[in-house]
Amino acid sequence: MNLKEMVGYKAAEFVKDGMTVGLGTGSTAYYMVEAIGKRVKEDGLQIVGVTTSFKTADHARALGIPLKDIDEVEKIDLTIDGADEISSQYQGIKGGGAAHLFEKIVANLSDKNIWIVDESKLVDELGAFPLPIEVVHFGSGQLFKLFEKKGYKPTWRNDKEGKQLVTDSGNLIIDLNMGLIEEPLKLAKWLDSLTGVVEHGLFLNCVNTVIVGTSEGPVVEE
Ligand code: ABF
Repeated sequence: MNLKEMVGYKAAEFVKDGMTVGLGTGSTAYYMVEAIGKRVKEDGLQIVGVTTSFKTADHARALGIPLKDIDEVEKIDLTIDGADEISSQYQGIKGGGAAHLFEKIVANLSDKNIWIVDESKLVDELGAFPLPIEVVHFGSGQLFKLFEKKGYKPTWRNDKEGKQLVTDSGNLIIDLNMGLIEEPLKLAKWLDSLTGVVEHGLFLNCVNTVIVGTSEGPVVEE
């Protein structure tokens, strides 16, 4: 079992009958969805899933996990998702999978958030991973120039064919290669103030539990 599989399966143990569960996106979350699908099929687990991307929705549907649109549920009991970086202060960068807008909407509605990562994602300070910024098309070139002026070394996110990636919401992504982020809260506030920025990949003060895959097994940090 690889580390992603280890933490995906471990996280699925936190899912109880009757829950509304936020289902994350990415190669680690993939195994969590597989494990939940197995329990739905083999143990009759009764849950409702709310997905964070079309990709996860297709995967969950194929496994027979009942799904609801986020606007059909009262609340989300538990969301399990991956992350690209987690700092020693349990702050995160997400969005490497281009799903951080739906992920943040689902996370903000969740009573509890669990992140599942292999140990390579743990860092002291955020920033080694490029910070994803989802932007609307109109004026995105001006935002790109602004980020260049700030010295944030922006790059356009491309898809596997090398074409400009379009998110599930039909927007674009600019990745910022700014190096260590000393003041994530200040940066998040500035990014939130920019017209045309839909959402950034700084996930601050929002995780309750982190499950880390290590060679000795899954480590649960509450
Ligand atoms: C998702 O998990 C994304 O925000 C993030 O990019 C991804 C991590 O990817 P992986 O689990 O494939 O390393 O939440």
